[in-house]
Amino acid sequence: MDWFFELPKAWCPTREAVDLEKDGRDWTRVLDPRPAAVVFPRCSEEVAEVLAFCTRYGIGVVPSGGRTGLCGGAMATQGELVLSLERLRSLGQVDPLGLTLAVGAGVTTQEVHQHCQPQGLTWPIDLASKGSSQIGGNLATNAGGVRVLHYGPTRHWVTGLDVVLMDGTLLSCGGALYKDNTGLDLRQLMIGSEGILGVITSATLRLTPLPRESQVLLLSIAELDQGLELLANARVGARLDLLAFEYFDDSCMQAVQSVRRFSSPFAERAAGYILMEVEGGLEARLEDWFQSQLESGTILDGVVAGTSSDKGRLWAFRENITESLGHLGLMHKNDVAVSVKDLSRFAHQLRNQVASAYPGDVYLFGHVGDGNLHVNVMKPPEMAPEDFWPACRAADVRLYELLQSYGGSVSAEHGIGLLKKSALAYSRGPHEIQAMRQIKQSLDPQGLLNPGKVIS
Ligand code: 2HG
Ligand code: ZN
Repeated sequence: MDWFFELPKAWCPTREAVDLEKDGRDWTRVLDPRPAAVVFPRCSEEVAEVLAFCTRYGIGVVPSGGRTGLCGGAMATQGELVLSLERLRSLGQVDPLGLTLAVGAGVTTQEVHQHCQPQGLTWPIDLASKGSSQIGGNLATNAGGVRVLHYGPTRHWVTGLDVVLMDGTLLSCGGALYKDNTGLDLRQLMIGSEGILGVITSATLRLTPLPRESQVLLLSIAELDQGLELLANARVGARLDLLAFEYFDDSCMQAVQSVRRFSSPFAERAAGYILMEVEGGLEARLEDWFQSQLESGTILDGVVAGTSSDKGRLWAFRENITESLGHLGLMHKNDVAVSVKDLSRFAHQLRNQVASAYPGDVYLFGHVGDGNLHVNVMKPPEMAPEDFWPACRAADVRLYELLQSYGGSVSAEHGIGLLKKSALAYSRGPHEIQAMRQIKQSLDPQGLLNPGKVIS
């Protein structure tokens, strides 16, 4: 019997080819989607019924949010049922005293920002994909973004979660309590578990006052080394309050300029650029710092923006990198981190010892204030994708071995999903991986929830 016809109409089940193609994939382009059907439940109780249904029929189920992930964590490649959370769109009232907000998993990051802004508050997770990425997915992947340097990761900004387990059990963990030291923290176990332990259906988010005024600086530099010198000079030397500190190389800058038709704010090209945002107005301290960095040659050139439209224009160079690269060709992606103190040495070794092993040009950018670099490799036009992906995976081994020698991370913010599974053991020990397996086994003994992701 075809279980599809058993799915209640209230979940809007579909297996139209166009829906399967759209809802069965995320932003990765390495694998093809092959889901059996998609359902759209409206509340936690219906999500529980979907999971109980899948448990009864032994059907794999892939939770799906904004699908902006880059590691295949929301890909349905083996005939699973896709569980879309996009109809879980409740948006509660901002609590201006306790600084919390209850939201459904399907609300986008940007909608949360817009909802809190009139009260002078924000949920300080800022992602280039904020218009599409949804809260459930942000939490399930412990998403990073451009403000981790200042505010810390997503997991710091949650007080409560509602989660449905594979057998249909509904867990309410935490609510709006800021302090709660009672037993194991299941909430933090779920955050970052990439949908393999439970489905997050709603959350209570922690809020913080919007930053006071801020200034955005786009600086051109000769080497990443100078960028890291700037970071130390700004943070420790001048005691500037950094909201973001981002790096991108000139190849990323050229990609954004050609795809988005932006013109460079600089008279001359440079090897790299730093985009930094500093809290506060254009005070003498920032001006003096900027002048002294120019005079010492740490910065080659620079522009400062204080109005929101000018700030947006400078941020656009950074925020458009992923989409512009995607526009120019197929990209193989890595998202790596080492301790910031090692980043300069690591980046040199990456350029000199690893980059040549890849079959295409390497584009480097990322959240260098967090020690996090995105390593993108573009498929050469003449190379077939089926030759490109394996060649990249072979070169990845060199990158991961280098990372391992630094005690680095093979996935600083994008997670493991399907694509980075073979890399996991370069960052986590065998006993840790075994403990992860035991936790998975106890919550999902049939292995039906987001099957094949993170650990097999
Ligand atoms: C970013 O920082 C995202 O813009 C995407 O994490 C990184 O495309 C990438 O490799
Ligand atoms: Zn990133």
